[in-house]
Amino acid sequence: MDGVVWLDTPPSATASQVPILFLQESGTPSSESFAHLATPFPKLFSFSVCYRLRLARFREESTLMSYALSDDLDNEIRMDHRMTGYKVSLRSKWAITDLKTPLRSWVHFCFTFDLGTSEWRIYLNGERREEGFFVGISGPLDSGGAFIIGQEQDSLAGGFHRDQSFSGEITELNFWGRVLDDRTIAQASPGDRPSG
Ligand SMILES: [Ca+2]
Repeated sequence: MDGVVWLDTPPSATASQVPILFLQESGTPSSESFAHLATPFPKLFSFSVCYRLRLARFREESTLMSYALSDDLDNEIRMDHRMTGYKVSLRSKWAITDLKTPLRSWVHFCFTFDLGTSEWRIYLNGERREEGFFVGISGPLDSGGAFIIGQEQDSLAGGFHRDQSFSGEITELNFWGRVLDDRTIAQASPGDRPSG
């Protein structure tokens, strides 16, 4: 897939349209609906990730994306839009929030992680809504793993389960190799809905 972009600068609100990935458009839960990033995933120190999504239905765990390095280790990154709230894990440490993801409307999410301080922050539609610290994460996330949109990985690029799948649309998914500040994220959060 080509929907993941690495950027040096934030996209403008009027950035040209990018494709929208719609998983489980039929409404049927599936372990076979996903996208696998074909290009190499780089080593991550501090980072930010932003995307827009329109959630169609909640699954039990609603994993939007996962990044794994091997069959044995837990997922390095996992981001769940659960009914009970937005939850993100890095190396099995969880940022657990009760921040609700609206159903069937476009919203913009950002997650930032500062490797130096271990602080994480979560933004919804450009506003900082949640923050906290991971305890016990040291060192960067290694490169070369499997980055999957739409499923959680029990094995490298596999071991999917429909209860841990994503049902909905995602677009404008970008990673940055640094922590974006409040103002930058507010500016990067587009006000208009994508078409489609
Ligand atoms: Ca699993």
